[in-house]
Amino acid sequence: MSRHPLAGLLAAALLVSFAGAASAQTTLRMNVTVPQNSHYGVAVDAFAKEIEKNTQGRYKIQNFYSGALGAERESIEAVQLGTLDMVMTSTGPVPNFVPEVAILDIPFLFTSYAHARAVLDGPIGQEMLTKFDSKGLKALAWGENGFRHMTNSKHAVNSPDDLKGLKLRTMENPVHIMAYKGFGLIPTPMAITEVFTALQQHTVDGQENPLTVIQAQKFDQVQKYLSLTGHVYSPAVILMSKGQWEKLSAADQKAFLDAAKVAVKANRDRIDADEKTGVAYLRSKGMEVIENVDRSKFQAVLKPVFAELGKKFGEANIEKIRNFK
Ligand code: EAX
Repeated sequence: MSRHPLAGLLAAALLVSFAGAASAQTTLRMNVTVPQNSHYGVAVDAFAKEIEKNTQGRYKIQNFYSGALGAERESIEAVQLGTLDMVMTSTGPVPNFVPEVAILDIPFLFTSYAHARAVLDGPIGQEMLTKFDSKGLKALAWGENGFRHMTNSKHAVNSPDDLKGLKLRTMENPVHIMAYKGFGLIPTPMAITEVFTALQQHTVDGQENPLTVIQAQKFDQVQKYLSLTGHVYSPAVILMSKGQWEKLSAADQKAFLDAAKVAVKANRDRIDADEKTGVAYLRSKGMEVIENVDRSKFQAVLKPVFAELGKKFGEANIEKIRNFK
């Protein structure tokens, strides 16, 4: 039977259209350093769903958890280089890339979750997001890591005197390191991906993290004591490679910004939930939890550090954040 004269043309047309449809989908890889069942895991999963929906499947987000593509500092470097498309990270290592952000890492700067969220979602925080642009990074939105508390395997911490000489893992954050030395601690900067083993092998005595991270990283398995020091609020941020951002149409850029808002809502809701149940959960896992910590004593010993930080960032700028309503 002879082929229809147009059969070849039709086959070629179908091939081109399939090829066109296939190539129209772009997959972007996003990394986080905590498990999928966590405050960042719920955020990036919500983000992925929104992006697929908002771009009619033209963009797909492939999420990687538990630092599968690296720890936070190396992930930010990779996004800056364009070898990784996105990362949701704490601001821990961020001052190494965008120094101005370090003002947000000052201990006892924020008085509550509501205060921190209002600053970050308001003019101060939104202006800060633009500082990433000149560093090859597009910051889509502020997320949240949470108020950090101290854990250790040596003894209960009721007052700053109990911190003296403790070897504490810290994030690679210059303000934290300065402050923790002010407490009399021996700060040991380290990527989160190495912390569980370091605690297990007693390379360090303790670490500090929000309840949601202590739970997600199962630190209760290698730490006995938890003190609700709440010594610093830790923001998070959703970063995208500038190159990928600039390839997006205006409509898709709006879709990415809208999806980031949905992600941050899921992120904060998870933290609110973990803050309610975290202490009881960690006690049930065998941790000894000191809830009534006199934070004024911890703030008092940091007086010289606050004076230093005031000179570095400008007292007025710090007060603007502290007093923001
Ligand atoms: O961003 O490194 C840390 O302690 C962070 O809190 C953790 O990676 C979540």
